[in-house]
Amino acid sequence: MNSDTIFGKIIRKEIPAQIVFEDDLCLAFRDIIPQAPVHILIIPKKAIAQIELMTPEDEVLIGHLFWVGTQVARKEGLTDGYRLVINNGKQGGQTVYHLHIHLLGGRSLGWPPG
Ligand code: DGP
Repeated sequence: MNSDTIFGKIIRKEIPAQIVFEDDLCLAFRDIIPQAPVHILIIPKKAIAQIELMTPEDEVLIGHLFWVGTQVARKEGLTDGYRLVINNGKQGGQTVYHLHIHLLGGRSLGWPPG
């Protein structure tokens, strides 16, 4: 369950975060540099560095993260839509190498993303 990233420290409660949901498998907390009125990260407690490194045994876990994302979005009142997105690797814009799903909402989001 340990991880060397800043998100590992958040999981282990070594540094604070605004946690909005937690269960045995995952944690959801507010992004420190929000890009939208609602910007929450959903992360597995298992240290998977990035989505391209998921294995078949992670299929149910990753599905669970998306399920939690929809439930957090509902709780945040995002009735007009939102985005669940994973950045993968350098060109994907990933900066923290502990897998996370961004939940973005509360404003109209442009497409394609920059
Ligand atoms: P990405 O670029 O996809 O790897 O997203 C990483 C996100 O993590 C970025 O939106 C900022 C956020 N972040 C980085 N460090 C911290 C932190 O210490 N606390 C919180 N809550 N969010 C962080």
